[in-house]
Amino acid sequence: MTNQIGVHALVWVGGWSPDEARKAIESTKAAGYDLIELAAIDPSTFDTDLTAKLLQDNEIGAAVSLGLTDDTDVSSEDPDVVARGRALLLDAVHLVRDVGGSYLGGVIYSKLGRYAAPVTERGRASSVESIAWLADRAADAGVTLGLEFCNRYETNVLNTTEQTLAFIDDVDRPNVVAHLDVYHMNIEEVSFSEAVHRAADAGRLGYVHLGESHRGALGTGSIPFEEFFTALHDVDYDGVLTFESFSSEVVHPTLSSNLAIWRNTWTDSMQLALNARAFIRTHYGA
Ligand code: FUD
Repeated sequence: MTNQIGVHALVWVGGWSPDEARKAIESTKAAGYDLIELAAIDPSTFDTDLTAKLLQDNEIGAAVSLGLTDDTDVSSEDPDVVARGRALLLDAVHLVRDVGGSYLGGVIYSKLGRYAAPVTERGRASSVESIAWLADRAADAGVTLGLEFCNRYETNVLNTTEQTLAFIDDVDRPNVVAHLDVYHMNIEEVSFSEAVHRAADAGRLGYVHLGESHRGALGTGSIPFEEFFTALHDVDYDGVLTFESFSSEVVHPTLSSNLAIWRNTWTDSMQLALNARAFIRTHYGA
């Protein structure tokens, strides 16, 4: 089984200036990863030519993730907000394609942040329709969409694997998958193992985020990695596993506050990334 092992850009940099892009992609290579996940909260700000060239020169793959905001929330009942969300998501699909990648994931179905009430029926329907609309355009660009369900403080639309699979059924497009992040699963799921099996049995297990319960160094929190990794092996998961970690050391103005990253869980990105890579090798075997 061959899995690509990725690292989230926020391990290295908070923005994507030419210097930051170079630092992030070269560090990804130096730390032994195959892929970098770009945090494209605002996809129009990326220099795609430069990014594509740096990726190519370093032989590193790219995935793109993002979380929508109040202003671009496709689960909103306001058609103008939904239209802005769709436009941003389409920009993100083009970004993935133009940097040579094939995966757009994250909280692309709602805002990434806390809601004060449950999603409405109209809001969920708008989200389903928007993802179906995007999936058709993504298919033309050779891009798969990953729905990353998140804990209750970061979305009210998808908090579990079960909800995500039901949503994917409603979307009814072949290029839409479930994106499992163990940090969120640790808060919301009954069983890590069952969640993996359900997503795999549905043929929709598409992408994995490895992060700790406190979002700091891998292997130092309370996530049951042995159970999770065993389940991935049981279902012959051959997709990407991306290490994701956040600290107040590396700040993205929107993402860090939406994720409530208020503490310094680490200071040395390279040490963190090397240790995580070693942890994945030792405990997962890739
Ligand atoms: C959010 C999360 C992230 C987020 C992505 C955006 O809690 O887990 O994966 O969607 O980082 O780039």
